[in-house]
Amino acid sequence: MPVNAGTYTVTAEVVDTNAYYSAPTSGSLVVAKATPTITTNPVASGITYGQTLADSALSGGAGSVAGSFAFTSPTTAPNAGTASQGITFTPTDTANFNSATGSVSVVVAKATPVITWNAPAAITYGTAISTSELSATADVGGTFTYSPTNGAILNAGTNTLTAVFTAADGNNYVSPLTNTVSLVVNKASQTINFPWLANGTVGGSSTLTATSSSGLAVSYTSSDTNVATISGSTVNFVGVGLVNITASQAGDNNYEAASDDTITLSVLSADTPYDTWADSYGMTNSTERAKNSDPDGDGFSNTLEFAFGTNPKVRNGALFVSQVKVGSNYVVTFKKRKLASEATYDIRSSTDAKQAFSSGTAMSLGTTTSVDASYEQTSVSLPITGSRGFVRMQATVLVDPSR
Ligand SMILES: [Ca+2]
Repeated sequence: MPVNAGTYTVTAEVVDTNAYYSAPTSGSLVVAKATPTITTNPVASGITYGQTLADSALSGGAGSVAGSFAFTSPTTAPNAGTASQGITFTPTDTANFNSATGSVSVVVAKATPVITWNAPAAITYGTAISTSELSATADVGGTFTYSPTNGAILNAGTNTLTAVFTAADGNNYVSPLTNTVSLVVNKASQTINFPWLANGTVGGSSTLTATSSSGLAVSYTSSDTNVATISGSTVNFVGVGLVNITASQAGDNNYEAASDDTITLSVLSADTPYDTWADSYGMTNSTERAKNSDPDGDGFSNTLEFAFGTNPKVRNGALFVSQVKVGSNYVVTFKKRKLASEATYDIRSSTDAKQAFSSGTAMSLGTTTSVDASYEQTSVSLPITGSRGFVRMQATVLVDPSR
């Protein structure tokens, strides 16, 4: 009898001397393959989305006869999740046993998208971030959301850019995914624009108008506080001379310090009423215009000529306009400065020209009429008594030449 499955020819021959059944006859004997059973299912190792079942290892498991397990469709690439997959048990003795089928549970993990985002090159403060920096890519479809957003202007320093990737196929890919890169933002440079200023005069001031390209406030310093002092953005002229005013901007978290910018100012003395008077007579030479000078040599110093409004370049016989007898009085008419801040006058009468001026009798002024912008004209009247009398005048000039 055969022991293996297969088809066998069975020949039967009857030996009969009568020869009626002398011919042998034959038929087939079929021994069918047995079908084994799977007694213990194997266990499949997990795979990741994108892999095929061939990447899953089947371990363990047993059949009713010796054999091995394999996935029925090893090229299948299942979706992420846990699903039942067909397996085939192939007996070692395929001659006598059929294959058997079953199923195992295969866990398919979600695949992690590969994000590529190189650290961007440094930028300078003031440059908005753009797609040049927000340049992450993924190996699968999806969208990126960035923080900070496109167009943001970041402070100087090392900033962290964040991209959140949301995969279009969230069922099979790990999503969302967060990636970061560092972006260095360098401080920006800045410059100062310091417009030139007109020269100043002592006692005056000017507004300093330097600006920085950064918009940050500019500060000022004076090279000589005896000539000019600084108060905020105002320069006060306090003395005659040259002075350098320097504008500075120290920078901040986002800007480098600016290079200083300096202007030079000439501070001139302010013209005094005495200057105006001297100028009106063309006395530009400082020696000629000095208060105690007497350019015309008439014996009257510039101080006196100024006080009484006479021409310092023309010899005057007297400092007064007129001296005449009016009735029983001796009337002296003279000019004087209108402003007491420029000159003061002391007019006294005395009977002896040698006595001290202060011991004379103060005289009251008569009617005063305007001569021009600077001078007025007035008079004193001395009664004629028969004895000698003198009119004596003393003027104190309170303004000095400034140059
Ligand atoms: Ca003179």
